[in-house]
Amino acid sequence: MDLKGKKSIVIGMGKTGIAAAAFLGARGASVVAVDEKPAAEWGEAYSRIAASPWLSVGRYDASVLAGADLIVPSPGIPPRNAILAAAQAAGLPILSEIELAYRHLRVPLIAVTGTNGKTTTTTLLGEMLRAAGKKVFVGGNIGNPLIEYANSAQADDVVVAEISSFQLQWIESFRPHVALLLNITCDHIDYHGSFDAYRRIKARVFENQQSADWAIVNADDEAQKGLDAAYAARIIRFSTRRKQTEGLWLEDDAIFCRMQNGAPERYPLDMIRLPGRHNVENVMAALAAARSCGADPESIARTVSGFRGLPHRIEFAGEKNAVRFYDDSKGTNVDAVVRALETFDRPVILLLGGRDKDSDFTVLAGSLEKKVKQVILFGEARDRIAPQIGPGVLHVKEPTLEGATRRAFLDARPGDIVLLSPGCASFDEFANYKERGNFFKDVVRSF
Ligand code: UMA
Repeated sequence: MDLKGKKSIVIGMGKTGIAAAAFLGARGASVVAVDEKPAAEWGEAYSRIAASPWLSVGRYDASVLAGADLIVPSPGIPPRNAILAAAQAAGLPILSEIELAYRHLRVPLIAVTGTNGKTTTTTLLGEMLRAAGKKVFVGGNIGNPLIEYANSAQADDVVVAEISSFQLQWIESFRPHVALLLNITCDHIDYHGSFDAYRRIKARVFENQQSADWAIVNADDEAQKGLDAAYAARIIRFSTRRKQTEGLWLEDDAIFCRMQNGAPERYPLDMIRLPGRHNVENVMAALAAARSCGADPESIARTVSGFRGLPHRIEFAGEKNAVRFYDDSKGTNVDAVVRALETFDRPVILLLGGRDKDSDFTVLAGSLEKKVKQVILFGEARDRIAPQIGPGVLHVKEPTLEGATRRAFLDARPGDIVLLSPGCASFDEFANYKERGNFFKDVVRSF
């Protein structure tokens, strides 16, 4: 794609916007940068490009679109944003950063998407491929934008990218050689407008694939039913519930993997050190992708045995007075809360709350009744969640996470679990889920 002389508007000057601006500037485009925050607050990374001759700062309204050839919105800019909506109405080309990056990528791409488990699966898959001797770049929504990689020497054998629905919203030709869709459950409804819109956007990860590509899908996921009829790629299905003739399934305490009429391979389940059925699914998906890229079974099994998981995902945060504390701050939607609760067989005091994303908390009812002795609702969403969890579950409210954590400590009895699995975004009190999880662990350490 020739960007020389093109007037581009980059919306949002966070990690993605700054990397996208640098990419565009390096290819001869002029960049008008806009953000709802004043330029003085765009951070240290921005200061590295601030004086570039190709860069100017624009007004944060639709007038900035005059004469524009290209709009690059950051993932966090919702489609209803006034500038984006005006660009759409005017028929201007809108490309997400991953689309732009894809058009300049010289390395085969594996894309991992899904509501939950993306980061674990992306990381694990990267490790598997490295163990099999490949040079791998791991990035995307995980924290280092794909566009930054597209602007580098690209000296790897393969790129493994975590991809969010926000990034898939504005693709055109984005075509991963291998694409994984782990699961689709209720999330980001405030952004996409409806669950159906969200699930269709997730499936876009497959829309440009061709018959030489691989589509890895969850055969147990009701929300994915009916979508794969449109996929052109070779499909690998994984299931923890039903035996498959081809693909991946569970049998006799093992994962079986059979690809394209080959002999079934057996991977013992006890190689997995991470808790919960959802992590078995994550391992299956990563395994399928690694095999489709030629990684050998021994390297794969060795990697899984050595993989202890990531921070803020049902992470053990300490024990005090025989009460065990777990940080699942990355559990920012209701399905993640259900999955986290499934992993415990002792009474749980659940810390639930933060900033709501128009989620439906009524779906938690069954899990709460089975697993939870008390819910402590905190943060901005506490009053909205309360009527949704029903009268059958004991709950109290605390304005802040700190208050909720201290309350949990006071109410817990020996043998209990205190679980932060908030089911909400963190932005009412924190910059992101990591800051929230670290804060929780600090409070726990202070007991
Ligand atoms: N902004 C506006 N107008 C708006 C909204 C935001 O101007 O209406 C500005 C903000 O003031 C800020 C900038 O946009 O300066 C932030 O842009 P951004 O929210 O797109 O954040 P980035 O720093 O570019 O980070 C993004 C991803 N963020 C989101 O998708 C919200 C990061 O994923 C990702 O790691 C990073 O790109 C690199 O690819 C975070 C995330 O929460 C971790 N993702 C969601 C998830 O995993 O559920 C999808």
